Amino acid sequence: MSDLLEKIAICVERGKINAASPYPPDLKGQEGADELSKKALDSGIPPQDILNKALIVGMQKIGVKFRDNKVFVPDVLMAAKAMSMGMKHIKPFFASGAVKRKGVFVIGTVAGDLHDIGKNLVSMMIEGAGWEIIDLGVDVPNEKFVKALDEHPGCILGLSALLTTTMVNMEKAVKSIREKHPTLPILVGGAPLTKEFAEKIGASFYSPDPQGAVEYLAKIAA
Ligand code: B1M
Repeated sequence: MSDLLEKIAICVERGKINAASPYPPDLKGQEGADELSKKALDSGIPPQDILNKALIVGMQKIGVKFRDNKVFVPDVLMAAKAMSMGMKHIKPFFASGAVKRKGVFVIGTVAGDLHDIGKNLVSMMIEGAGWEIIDLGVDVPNEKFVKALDEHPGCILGLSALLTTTMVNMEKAVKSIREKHPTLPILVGGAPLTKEFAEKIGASFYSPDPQGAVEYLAKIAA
């Protein structure tokens, strides 16, 4: 059993989607996260184990490598794709309650800002860590954040900003959200941000990369 789970984790880490995928070249022709996850389920491995001990493990490894600049954006995208192919087989078990998520993470890029590549990477990594993602997209007005928070009590919020001009809007977003949700954990990130800025605007945590975000959420969920 652990051999199969280990293989799935490697497929996710290496971005090996399925047998038909030619990437990565050294795994060409071999089964990927898709086939192996199905095989694991068919052999009686609990879906929660496939999620926690294989898919999440692979994403965790690629997340650390990305933080350490050992791999790059395309590697993370391939890993996320492989993860999603494995997740396809696990998803039906969420509805039945046989598999549980760690929590709900609402994320969006703040008003006036159209950049979403970084936000999407953060979403993928957090989903890969076992959280349900509510992605509100880009240029998100403050009211939309507040509405989503009302709809998902107990969730955690993530805000992204890539422009110095929209950092101001992030500050406004945090202020308006804090009026209704004073203790909500708010995670912020984006290239122009700093830890000092995050503290100044009343955010709970700043992460410069997806792995820091994943680790922050792991602490909260523990
Ligand atoms: Co724009 N842009 N852009 N752009 N763009 C930048 C950001 C800029 C630095 C380019 C430059 O001038 N050198 C500059 C900002 C300058 C500043 O404010 N200091 C800039 C500008 C000025 C603009 C426009 C104003 C240009 C114009 O129209 N005159 C305009 C603004 C549009 C708007 O938003 N209203 C604009 C438009 C665009 C495109 C639409 C063309 C496109 C965005 C496409 C898209 O996102 N779908 C674009 C792009 C691609 C860039 C650059 C080239 C790349 C950004 C990116 O995706 N990086 C960028 C220059 C650069 O960075 N080289 C630039 C890769 C991504 C993985 O990194 O987003 O930093 P990043 O995310 C990281 C971390 O920051 C962190 O994790 C991610 C992964 O490591 N992170 C979080 C991000 N969000 C997080 C949230 C978290 C935690 C971590 O928790 C919630």
